[in-house]
Amino acid sequence: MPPHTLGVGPAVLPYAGLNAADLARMYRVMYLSRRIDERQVQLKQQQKTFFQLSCAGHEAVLVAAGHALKAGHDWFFPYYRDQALALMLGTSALDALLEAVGAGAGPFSGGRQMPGHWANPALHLVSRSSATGMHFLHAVGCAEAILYLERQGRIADVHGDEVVCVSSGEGATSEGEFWEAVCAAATRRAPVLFLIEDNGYAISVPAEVQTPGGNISKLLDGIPHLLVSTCDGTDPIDSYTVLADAVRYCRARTGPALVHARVIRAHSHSNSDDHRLYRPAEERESDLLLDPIPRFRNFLLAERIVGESHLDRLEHEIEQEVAEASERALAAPPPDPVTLTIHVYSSDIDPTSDAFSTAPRVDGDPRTMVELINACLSDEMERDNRIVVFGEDVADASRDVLECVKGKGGVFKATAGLQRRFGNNRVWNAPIAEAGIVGRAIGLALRGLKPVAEVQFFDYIWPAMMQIRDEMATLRWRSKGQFKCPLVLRAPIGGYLTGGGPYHSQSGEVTFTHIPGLRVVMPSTALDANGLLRTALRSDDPVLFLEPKHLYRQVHNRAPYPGPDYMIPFGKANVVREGDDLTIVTYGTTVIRAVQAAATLAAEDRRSAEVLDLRSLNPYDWPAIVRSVRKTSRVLVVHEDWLSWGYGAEIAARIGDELFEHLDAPVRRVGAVDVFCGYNPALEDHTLPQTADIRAASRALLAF
Ligand SMILES: Cc1ncc(C[n+]2csc(CCOP(=O)(O)OP(=O)(O)O)c2C)c(N)n1
Ligand SMILES: [Mg+2]
Repeated sequence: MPPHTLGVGPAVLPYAGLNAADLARMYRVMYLSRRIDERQVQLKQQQKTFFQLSCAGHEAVLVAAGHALKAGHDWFFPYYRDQALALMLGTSALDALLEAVGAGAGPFSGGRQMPGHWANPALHLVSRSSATGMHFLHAVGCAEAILYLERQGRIADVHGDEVVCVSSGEGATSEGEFWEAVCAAATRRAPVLFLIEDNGYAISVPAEVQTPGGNISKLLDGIPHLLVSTCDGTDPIDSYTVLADAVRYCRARTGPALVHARVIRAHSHSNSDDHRLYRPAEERESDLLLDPIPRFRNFLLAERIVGESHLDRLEHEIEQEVAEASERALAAPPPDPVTLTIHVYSSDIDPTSDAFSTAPRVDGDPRTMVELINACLSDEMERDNRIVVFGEDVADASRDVLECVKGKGGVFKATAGLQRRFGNNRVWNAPIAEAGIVGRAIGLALRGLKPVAEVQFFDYIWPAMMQIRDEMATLRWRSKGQFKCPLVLRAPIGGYLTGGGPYHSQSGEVTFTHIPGLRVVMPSTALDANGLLRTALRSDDPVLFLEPKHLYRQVHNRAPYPGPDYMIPFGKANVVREGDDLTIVTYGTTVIRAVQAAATLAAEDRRSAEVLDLRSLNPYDWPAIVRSVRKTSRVLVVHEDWLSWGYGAEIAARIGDELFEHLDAPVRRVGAVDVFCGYNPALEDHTLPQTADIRAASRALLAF
């Protein structure tokens, strides 16, 4: 690392245009941040807090960022070492210490997250998870929403020059999400300021092991539209000079900017790390010579910007402020455990309520599931200009050629014609980057839009798993309801394709129904797809909307267009066929197979099976299952997904637990063989549950 010198930078004005009051405020916040850190170390040593991580060494560049940007105007996706930035924007020592003790009154998460996870909607300080690098994508989505709102001109809530600042350590730039974010921001020329605080280490791993050549900004040189600059992040004036320039670049809508700031990590990574194990004493000591706080203090005195007595008084005030905040935080009660389940889902809009139950106003000839999905998207985009659609191949044509071509509109045509009708600003193609698609959708949603993002095949949803599980599903809960990301993630799912093979036939919905905070829906008919998708769009939670692609163009599940307001509440099963002797609980592609099996039982065995199509999988209609099982006393749970540890296991376990006395036979399940789906139809047929399997299992149960 080069020697750091406190200087005036390249600006013509002395101190980069910062006046004495600005510089004194910056010093104040740096000092305050350090004192809070030190207090937190003490509290942890006294076992009064549960985790501690120091921001020492990063303060200078953070106060510069706080000065270059505007709280409540620009948007901030901070890193866990960004205490000085959060303080500059308007949070307090008390806020930080309440979070450190995990108090119920903690303003960011109220005891739900570790300290250092700031959240304040009024300041535009967005809650982040603890997963490194994921928030880069949220920042890009947020910036895209800002551009959308500016261009759309119909929605008032935008200033015209907002910048989105996302900060991170150099280690986190190794995450693929960082590269997806930089590329997306540069491609879309989104006003994102990437601030990389390079302290040379990611826990114990040095920068040259993370990054080829050990220099992230050098690696990024040459990306079109991305302004790349470096600064001495231990020097607030040099940092401010460079950051102010980057902010101007973003405000002017030239593109994104990246500032690579060299800082020091004055202490171990956190209280659970000991950096003496991997950093020689000499290196640690020489880093401490670069400590920004004593150097900035000396600078202010040497330049006669602030007098010593002034600084002494200011430091004394801060000591008192931190001591008082600490006393108050220690006296604050812990969160009441009964509040734990609040803010998992929206408490304002209940998609299971009757408000989401409307009668269809049918019109015209029967249409397929994919046609009625398309019709719903079209109707809702007309109704709500916050809805945008993006994903791989979802646009009609990215280039300006629609006068001479028909347009693509999705590999299954679910989004066909939407771009032609609503324009490039509302429907666009995304690069093949599934984490990027979901992460950007989260950012779009938290800035007030209603994105409908498509994962082209469910088989390829896995790169987005972190975004879905750790980000999308947790945002509302971890921020105590202060932030939310209601969005719809559509994914064609499943097999019965005769030739789909292992990578175009996957199921796996149970992996997602297991996640609190996420709604999971899977229709089996055209009408249900239309009504449930509308509910998804008008609800306030993230929804994974799974579309069995085998059912997209079947004849048996078609329906006439039900009108632009047709909705079906979540958590309401459809009794597809009534019966008295056996209940078949199912959803998706196996509904029709269960109905066929039931028809055979009626004709050949004179036994009647009731078929329940759950339609939404989380929440699901437990009362409907209870009603039916009480009547029939025999249950078969059927799904296309693998049998073992499957969705049916949960349903069967609950029936066994709560309805045992109503059962005349064990609960049985039919699902796929626990193996991937083969390409040859003979293999696929053997893997996936067939009507004959359902019939045989039903007969066995009826004979029990
Ligand atoms: C996705 C993910 N992987 C691993 C971790 C564990 N972890 C927390 S911080 C960290 C190092 C981050 O280093 P850097 O980005 O340089 O930030 P610094 O701590 O140096 O400020 C790691 C590996 C995590 N939180 N998230
Ligand atoms: Mg680091």
